[in-house]
Amino acid sequence: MRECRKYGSVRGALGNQRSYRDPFMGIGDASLIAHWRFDETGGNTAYASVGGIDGLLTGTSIFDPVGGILGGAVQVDTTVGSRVDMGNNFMFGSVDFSVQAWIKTTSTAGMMPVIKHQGGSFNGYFLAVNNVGDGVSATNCAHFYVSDGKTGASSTIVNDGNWHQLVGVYDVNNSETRLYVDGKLEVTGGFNNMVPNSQPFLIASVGYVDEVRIWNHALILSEVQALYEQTNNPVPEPATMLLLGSGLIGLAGYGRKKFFKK
Ligand SMILES: [Ca+2]
Repeated sequence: MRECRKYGSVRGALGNQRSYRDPFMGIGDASLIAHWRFDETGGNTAYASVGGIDGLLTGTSIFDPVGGILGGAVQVDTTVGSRVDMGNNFMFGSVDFSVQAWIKTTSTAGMMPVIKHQGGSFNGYFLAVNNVGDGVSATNCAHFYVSDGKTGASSTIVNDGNWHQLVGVYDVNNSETRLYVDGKLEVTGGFNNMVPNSQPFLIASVGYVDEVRIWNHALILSEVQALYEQTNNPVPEPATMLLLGSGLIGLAGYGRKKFFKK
Protein backbone atom coordinates (compact mmCIF):
# COMPACT_ATOMS: atom_id res chain seq x y z
CA MET A 1 0.00 0.00 0.00
CA ARG A 2 1.29 3.44 -0.82
CA GLU A 3 1.54 5.89 1.99
CA CYS A 4 1.18 9.61 1.75
CA ARG A 5 4.45 11.36 0.93
CA LYS A 6 6.41 8.10 0.89
CA TYR A 7 5.57 6.74 -2.56
CA GLY A 8 6.12 3.02 -2.05
CA SER A 9 4.52 0.19 -3.99
CA VAL A 10 1.21 0.73 -5.73
CA ARG A 11 -1.98 -1.02 -4.69
CA GLY A 12 -3.45 -3.31 -7.28
CA ALA A 13 -6.49 -2.05 -9.14
CA LEU A 14 -9.76 -3.42 -7.81
CA GLY A 15 -11.33 -3.69 -11.22
CA ASN A 16 -14.10 -1.63 -12.70
CA GLN A 17 -17.02 -3.85 -13.56
CA ARG A 18 -18.78 -5.99 -11.01
CA SER A 19 -21.99 -7.88 -11.03
CA TYR A 20 -23.44 -8.26 -7.56
CA ARG A 21 -26.30 -8.73 -5.18
CA ASP A 22 -26.56 -6.40 -2.21
CA PRO A 23 -23.81 -7.73 0.07
CA PHE A 24 -24.52 -5.43 2.99
CA MET A 25 -27.57 -6.91 4.62
CA GLY A 26 -26.97 -6.93 8.34
CA ILE A 27 -24.12 -4.41 8.51
CA GLY A 28 -25.40 -1.25 10.13
CA ASP A 29 -28.83 -1.72 8.56
CA ALA A 30 -30.67 -0.45 11.63
CA SER A 31 -28.79 2.84 11.59
CA LEU A 32 -28.44 3.35 7.83
CA ILE A 33 -30.40 6.50 7.01
CA ALA A 34 -29.27 7.18 3.43
CA HIS A 35 -27.71 5.23 0.57
CA TRP A 36 -27.02 6.16 -3.04
CA ARG A 37 -25.75 3.41 -5.34
CA PHE A 38 -25.29 5.55 -8.49
CA ASP A 39 -26.28 2.55 -10.63
CA GLU A 40 -28.49 4.61 -12.95
CA THR A 41 -27.88 4.28 -16.68
CA GLY A 42 -28.81 7.85 -17.59
CA GLY A 43 -30.71 10.98 -16.63
CA ASN A 44 -29.95 13.50 -13.92
CA THR A 45 -31.43 11.81 -10.85
CA ALA A 46 -29.42 9.73 -8.39
CA TYR A 47 -32.13 7.73 -6.67
CA ALA A 48 -31.77 6.96 -2.97
CA SER A 49 -32.08 3.25 -2.21
CA VAL A 50 -32.48 4.18 1.46
CA GLY A 51 -33.71 7.46 2.93
CA GLY A 52 -35.90 8.82 0.16
CA ILE A 53 -33.73 11.87 -0.67
CA ASP A 54 -32.71 11.70 -4.33
CA GLY A 55 -29.73 13.60 -5.72
CA LEU A 56 -29.66 15.93 -8.73
CA LEU A 57 -26.67 15.72 -11.08
CA THR A 58 -25.54 19.24 -12.00
CA GLY A 59 -23.22 20.56 -14.72
CA THR A 60 -21.18 17.85 -16.45
CA SER A 61 -21.88 15.16 -13.84
CA ILE A 62 -22.72 11.84 -15.49
CA PHE A 63 -23.42 8.22 -14.59
CA ASP A 64 -21.04 5.48 -15.69
CA PRO A 65 -23.18 2.32 -15.53
CA VAL A 66 -20.18 -0.04 -15.38
CA GLY A 67 -17.55 2.20 -13.78
CA GLY A 68 -18.32 1.71 -10.08
CA ILE A 69 -16.81 -0.27 -7.26
CA LEU A 70 -20.23 -1.97 -7.29
CA GLY A 71 -22.19 -1.63 -10.51
CA GLY A 72 -22.23 1.96 -11.74
CA ALA A 73 -20.78 5.17 -10.33
CA VAL A 74 -21.21 8.89 -10.82
CA GLN A 75 -18.46 11.01 -12.32
CA VAL A 76 -18.26 14.60 -11.07
CA ASP A 77 -15.87 17.52 -11.34
CA THR A 78 -16.30 20.10 -8.63
CA THR A 79 -13.51 22.23 -10.17
CA VAL A 80 -16.02 23.20 -12.88
CA GLY A 81 -18.97 23.32 -10.47
CA SER A 82 -20.38 19.88 -11.37
CA ARG A 83 -21.81 17.99 -8.41
CA VAL A 84 -24.61 15.83 -7.09
CA ASP A 85 -27.00 17.89 -4.95
CA MET A 86 -29.20 16.24 -2.29
CA GLY A 87 -30.64 19.55 -1.07
CA ASN A 88 -30.63 20.96 2.45
CA ASN A 89 -30.81 17.62 4.25
CA PHE A 90 -28.75 15.57 6.71
CA MET A 91 -27.96 18.45 9.04
CA PHE A 92 -27.36 16.74 12.35
CA GLY A 93 -26.93 18.11 15.84
CA SER A 94 -24.16 16.95 18.15
CA VAL A 95 -25.13 13.30 17.77
CA ASP A 96 -23.30 10.24 16.47
CA PHE A 97 -23.18 9.79 12.71
CA SER A 98 -20.97 8.25 10.02
CA VAL A 99 -20.57 8.90 6.29
CA GLN A 100 -19.00 6.73 3.61
CA ALA A 101 -17.92 7.46 0.04
CA TRP A 102 -15.94 5.26 -2.31
CA ILE A 103 -13.78 7.42 -4.58
CA LYS A 104 -11.51 6.95 -7.59
CA THR A 105 -9.45 9.96 -8.65
CA THR A 106 -6.03 11.08 -9.83
CA SER A 107 -6.65 14.76 -9.13
CA THR A 108 -4.61 16.91 -6.76
CA ALA A 109 -7.39 19.50 -6.55
CA GLY A 110 -9.08 20.06 -3.21
CA MET A 111 -12.36 18.13 -3.20
CA MET A 112 -15.12 17.02 -0.85
CA PRO A 113 -16.61 13.66 -1.84
CA VAL A 114 -19.25 14.39 0.84
CA ILE A 115 -19.92 17.94 2.07
CA LYS A 116 -22.55 19.75 4.16
CA HIS A 117 -20.72 22.98 4.93
CA GLN A 118 -20.91 26.76 4.55
CA GLY A 119 -17.55 28.19 3.52
CA GLY A 120 -15.94 30.91 5.64
CA SER A 121 -16.77 29.72 9.16
CA PHE A 122 -16.70 26.63 11.38
CA ASN A 123 -19.84 24.59 10.67
CA GLY A 124 -21.22 21.40 9.18
CA TYR A 125 -19.06 18.50 8.04
CA PHE A 126 -17.19 17.04 5.10
CA LEU A 127 -14.95 14.25 3.89
CA ALA A 128 -12.07 15.89 2.04
CA VAL A 129 -9.25 14.89 -0.30
CA ASN A 130 -6.16 17.07 -0.83
CA ASN A 131 -5.95 20.57 0.66
CA VAL A 132 -9.27 22.35 1.09
CA GLY A 133 -8.27 25.37 3.18
CA ASP A 134 -9.30 24.11 6.61
CA GLY A 135 -5.76 23.96 7.98
CA VAL A 136 -5.16 20.25 7.39
CA SER A 137 -2.20 19.65 5.07
CA ALA A 138 -3.48 16.67 3.14
CA THR A 139 -1.96 16.63 -0.35
CA ASN A 140 -2.87 13.25 -1.93
CA CYS A 141 -4.60 12.17 1.29
CA ALA A 142 -8.03 12.29 2.91
CA HIS A 143 -9.37 13.79 6.13
CA PHE A 144 -12.67 14.30 7.94
CA TYR A 145 -14.02 17.59 9.35
CA VAL A 146 -16.96 18.30 11.66
CA SER A 147 -17.37 21.98 12.61
CA ASP A 148 -13.60 22.35 12.92
CA GLY A 149 -13.16 19.18 14.91
CA LYS A 150 -11.04 17.30 12.41
CA THR A 151 -8.76 14.39 11.83
CA GLY A 152 -5.31 14.82 10.40
CA ALA A 153 -4.45 13.49 6.96
CA SER A 154 -4.69 9.80 6.17
CA SER A 155 -1.47 7.86 5.72
CA THR A 156 -2.84 6.21 2.59
CA ILE A 157 -2.60 8.07 -0.70
CA VAL A 158 -6.14 8.16 -2.05
CA ASN A 159 -5.67 9.87 -5.44
CA ASP A 160 -3.66 7.07 -7.07
CA GLY A 161 -6.39 6.12 -9.53
CA ASN A 162 -7.58 3.10 -7.52
CA TRP A 163 -10.87 2.84 -5.66
CA HIS A 164 -10.68 3.80 -1.98
CA GLN A 165 -13.26 3.57 0.77
CA LEU A 166 -13.46 6.68 2.97
CA VAL A 167 -15.51 6.61 6.18
CA GLY A 168 -15.77 9.59 8.52
CA VAL A 169 -17.17 9.03 12.02
CA TYR A 170 -18.44 11.62 14.52
CA ASP A 171 -18.37 9.89 17.90
CA VAL A 172 -19.99 11.95 20.64
CA ASN A 173 -19.48 9.50 23.52
CA ASN A 174 -15.75 9.37 22.88
CA SER A 175 -15.55 13.06 21.87
CA GLU A 176 -13.61 12.30 18.72
CA THR A 177 -13.68 12.24 14.96
CA ARG A 178 -12.29 9.23 13.10
CA LEU A 179 -11.24 8.55 9.53
CA TYR A 180 -11.14 5.04 8.11
CA VAL A 181 -9.54 4.33 4.73
CA ASP A 182 -9.97 0.97 3.00
CA GLY A 183 -11.36 -0.73 6.09
CA LYS A 184 -8.63 0.51 8.44
CA LEU A 185 -8.67 3.20 11.12
CA GLU A 186 -6.12 5.78 9.98
CA VAL A 187 -6.60 8.93 12.04
CA THR A 188 -8.44 9.87 15.23
CA GLY A 189 -8.94 13.60 15.67
CA GLY A 190 -10.49 16.46 17.58
CA PHE A 191 -14.12 17.04 18.45
CA ASN A 192 -16.35 20.12 18.43
CA ASN A 193 -20.08 20.47 18.84
CA MET A 194 -21.86 20.54 15.52
CA VAL A 195 -22.61 24.03 14.18
CA PRO A 196 -25.58 23.76 11.80
CA ASN A 197 -25.98 25.37 8.38
CA SER A 198 -28.61 25.40 5.63
CA GLN A 199 -26.29 24.39 2.81
CA PRO A 200 -27.05 21.50 0.46
CA PHE A 201 -25.57 18.06 1.03
CA LEU A 202 -23.30 17.59 -1.99
CA ILE A 203 -21.06 15.09 -3.73
CA ALA A 204 -18.28 17.49 -4.75
CA SER A 205 -15.39 15.28 -5.82
CA VAL A 206 -13.18 15.18 -8.90
CA GLY A 207 -13.51 11.76 -10.51
CA TYR A 208 -15.67 8.75 -9.67
CA VAL A 209 -17.81 8.37 -6.56
CA ASP A 210 -19.84 5.32 -5.53
CA GLU A 211 -21.67 3.82 -2.54
CA VAL A 212 -22.36 6.96 -0.51
CA ARG A 213 -24.01 6.06 2.78
CA ILE A 214 -24.97 7.86 6.00
CA TRP A 215 -25.60 6.21 9.36
CA ASN A 216 -26.99 7.78 12.55
CA HIS A 217 -24.47 5.74 14.48
CA ALA A 218 -20.71 5.93 15.10
CA LEU A 219 -19.40 2.98 13.10
CA ILE A 220 -16.69 0.90 14.74
CA LEU A 221 -13.73 -0.79 13.10
CA SER A 222 -15.36 -4.20 12.64
CA GLU A 223 -18.32 -2.64 10.81
CA VAL A 224 -16.15 -0.54 8.51
CA GLN A 225 -13.89 -3.50 7.85
CA ALA A 226 -16.87 -5.71 6.98
CA LEU A 227 -18.25 -3.09 4.59
CA TYR A 228 -14.87 -2.84 2.90
CA GLU A 229 -14.35 -6.58 2.60
CA GLN A 230 -17.84 -7.30 1.36
CA THR A 231 -17.57 -4.58 -1.28
CA ASN A 232 -14.40 -6.19 -2.59
CA ASN A 233 -15.83 -9.70 -2.37
CA PRO A 234 -19.54 -9.43 -3.20
CA VAL A 235 -21.96 -12.23 -2.33
CA PRO A 236 -21.69 -14.98 -4.98
CA GLU A 237 -24.13 -14.64 -7.83
CA PRO A 238 -26.91 -17.23 -8.19
CA ALA A 239 -25.02 -19.10 -10.94
CA THR A 240 -22.01 -19.40 -8.66
CA MET A 241 -24.22 -20.62 -5.80
CA LEU A 242 -25.42 -23.47 -8.03
CA LEU A 243 -21.83 -24.41 -8.84
CA LEU A 244 -21.10 -24.51 -5.12
CA GLY A 245 -23.47 -27.44 -4.90
CA SER A 246 -21.86 -29.29 -7.79
CA GLY A 247 -18.24 -28.92 -6.72
CA LEU A 248 -17.33 -26.60 -9.57
CA ILE A 249 -16.58 -23.54 -7.45
CA GLY A 250 -12.89 -23.71 -8.31
CA LEU A 251 -13.71 -23.36 -11.99
CA ALA A 252 -16.08 -20.46 -11.28
CA GLY A 253 -13.39 -18.76 -9.23
CA TYR A 254 -10.92 -19.15 -12.08
CA GLY A 255 -13.36 -17.59 -14.51
CA ARG A 256 -14.06 -14.71 -12.18
CA LYS A 257 -10.36 -13.98 -11.70
CA LYS A 258 -9.88 -13.84 -15.45
CA PHE A 259 -12.89 -11.57 -15.81
CA PHE A 260 -11.73 -9.05 -13.23
CA LYS A 261 -8.05 -9.10 -14.13
CA LYS A 262 -6.87 -5.78 -15.50
CA1 LIG B 1 -22.72 1.66 -7.64
